[in-house]
Amino acid sequence: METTGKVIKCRAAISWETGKPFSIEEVEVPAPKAHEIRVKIAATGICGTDEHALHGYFSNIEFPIILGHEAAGIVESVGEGVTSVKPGDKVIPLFMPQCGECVCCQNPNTNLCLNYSADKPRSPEDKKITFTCKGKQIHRMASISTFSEYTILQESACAKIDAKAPLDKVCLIGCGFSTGYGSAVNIAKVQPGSTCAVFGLGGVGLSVLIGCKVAGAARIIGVDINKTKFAKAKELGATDCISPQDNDKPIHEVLTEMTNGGVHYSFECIGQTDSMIEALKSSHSGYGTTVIVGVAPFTDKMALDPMLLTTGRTLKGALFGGWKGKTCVPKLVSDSMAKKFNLDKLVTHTLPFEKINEGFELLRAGKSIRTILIF
Ligand code: COD
Ligand code: ZN
Ligand code: ZN
Repeated sequence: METTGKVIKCRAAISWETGKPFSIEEVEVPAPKAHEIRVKIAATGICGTDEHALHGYFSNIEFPIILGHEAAGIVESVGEGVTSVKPGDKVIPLFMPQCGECVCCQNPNTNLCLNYSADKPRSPEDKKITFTCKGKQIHRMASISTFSEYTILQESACAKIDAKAPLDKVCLIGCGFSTGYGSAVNIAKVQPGSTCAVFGLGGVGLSVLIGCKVAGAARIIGVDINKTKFAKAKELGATDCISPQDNDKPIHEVLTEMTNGGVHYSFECIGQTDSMIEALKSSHSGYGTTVIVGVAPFTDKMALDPMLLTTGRTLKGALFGGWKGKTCVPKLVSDSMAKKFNLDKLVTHTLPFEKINEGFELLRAGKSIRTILIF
C-alpha cells in the first residue's frame, strides 16, 4: 500500500508513566513535513540511557513518551526540500543532530549542535513533530524516538549509511558503540602504549575498551561491581578487571597502586558522580586525562578538590564520542563492515520488538550488554 503523504498507523512502545512497563500500542505517525524524513525502523538497541530516561533522570523528558535512540532503518518517505536521502536509503537516526549551520557545527573541535535538545527544552520546531495514540499526543525522546516501527526525523538528525550495512548490528553505531569508542579515540585521544581504566563495563564502557585497544593501549583495566561483565571485557582487550566491592579501600587507591601512580586515561561509563571523582583521582598527576561519558541524574552535582586539576590532570566530557553524526556515522558503518572493530561481541540478545519489557529486565538484572529489538 502506498503510504507516502499519509498518516501511518503502526506499533510503538509507549511509556505512559515514569518507571512503568512499556505498553505496545497502535500509534499514528504523521507524514513528513518540509525537511523531515519518515523512517521505518528495522532494529533498535536498548541503551542504559533509555532506562535512565524512563526513571526521570533527565529534566526534559515528558510523559507519555516513546523512548529509544539507538537504531537503524530505511527511509519510507521524505518531506519537501530533503536532499540528503531518498526513500529506500538505509539510515541511522542521530540523537545529536548536525545542522551544519550553527557555530558549533561550523567548529571542527566539537560535535555539539546548538539544535540538540536532550539537555534543554525541545525547540518549538521539534515540538511540532508528534505521535498520537488513543487521541493523546505522545512526546518524543531526543527528537528521534526509535521504539516505534516508524518515526519522524529532522534531516539534520538522519545519516545515510551503506546500502549493504546489516541494520541489526550497525544500529549500535546510533549510540552506545560510537559514544564509547569515540570517547577513547576522539576525546581522550588514547596513545599507543598507554594505561587506561574504564569504569562501568556495559555497552558503552566496553565500546570505550574497544577504542582503547584499537588505539594501541598497552594496559586496560576494567572496573565494575558486576563480575559477570569481566569475561567479555577480557575478550575485548581488558588486561585486568577489578570490582570496588572486593576492596576495602577506595578504587582509585587500588588503581594508583596497580599502575605506579595512576593511569594515563580514565573513563566514567556508569553515570554516577562518585565514580566520576574516583575516575579523576585514578588518573596520574601531571598528565592524566579523565573523560566523563556517563550522564548523571540532573539533580546530582560533583564536588571535587580543584588541586586534582591544578596538579595537571585534565577532566573532559563529550556526548556521542565527539562524532559529528551526519559526517562521521557513515564512516563508522564502513569501518565496522571492514572489520576495524567487531560490533557482534556487544550484542548479547536479539528479541522481537514486542518483548521490549523482557529486554529491559535483562539490562536491569545485569545479564545483557546490548539487546537488539527487531521489528
Ligand atoms: N561501580 C562500578 N560499576 C558500576 C557501578 C559502580 N558503582 N554501578 C553500576 N556499575 C556498572 C554496571 O554493573 C554496568 O555493568 C555498568 O556500570 C553500566 O552499564 P549499562 O549496561 O547499565 O549501561 P550502558 O553501558 O548502556 O550506558 C551507561 C551510561 C551511563 C554510559 C549511559 O547510560 C549514559 O549515561 N550515557 C551518556 C552518554 C551519552 O552520550 N548519552 C546520550 C545518549 S546515551
Ligand atoms: Zn548545528
Ligand atoms: Zn544511548
